[in-house]
Amino acid sequence: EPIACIFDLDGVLVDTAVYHYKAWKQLANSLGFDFTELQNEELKGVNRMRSLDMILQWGGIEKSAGEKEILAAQKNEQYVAMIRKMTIAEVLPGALDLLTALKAEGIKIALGSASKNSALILERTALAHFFDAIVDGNSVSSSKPDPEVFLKAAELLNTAQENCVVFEDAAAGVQAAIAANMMVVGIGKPENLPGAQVVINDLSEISIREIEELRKR
Ligand code: B16
Ligand code: MG
Repeated sequence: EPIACIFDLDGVLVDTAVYHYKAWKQLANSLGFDFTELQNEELKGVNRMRSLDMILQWGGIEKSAGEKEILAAQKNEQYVAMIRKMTIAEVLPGALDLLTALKAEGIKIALGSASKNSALILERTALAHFFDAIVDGNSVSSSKPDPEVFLKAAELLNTAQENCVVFEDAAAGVQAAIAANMMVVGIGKPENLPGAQVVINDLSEISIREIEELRKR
């Protein structure tokens, strides 16, 4: 049976972490405390509300559920204003070539992201047309490390989970892929991505043949 590929968005196909960082930092500063790039690293793959909870905890601040809704909306407004200006130049190295090659071979492609802004990002970066299925923060109830996002993607692709290869930059995402009984390629540093079958710096470092070889390991 042919393989299918499921891509995380932020940190795998595009670099939006810098925009998340700027928007969260602005929010933290407005509440009277700072937010570091190191803390931003910990928010990779973590959904918006959970991210806000972690930031408020770091700042030692407690807010009601209603106030949190408002703060999360404020952050998102800042974030969306920035990603609206994204261009295809912000697609990460190797992503376009790999997606193009997969498409040419007829290998199915899905998105498996925690973001609720994936449609806007895919549109701004002209990547939308590559995807046979899109599963993002708008279509799941449990976030990574729960496997729901990837299981839904496999279902939409009509492919058994054993044939799916997930590309992830976040530890929670690698755990989600393993829980889904899928193969997983980590993007980043091996020490940050335990459980990934192979870890590369970016998508330019892997070929379709190497992806297919993962099934034999
Ligand atoms: P939004 P991914 C994740 O996307 C990001 O890594 C994470 O930092 C962000 O908080 C989350 O999306 C939610 O994003 O606020 O746009 O809904 O890596 O799963 O593609
Ligand atoms: Mg990510």
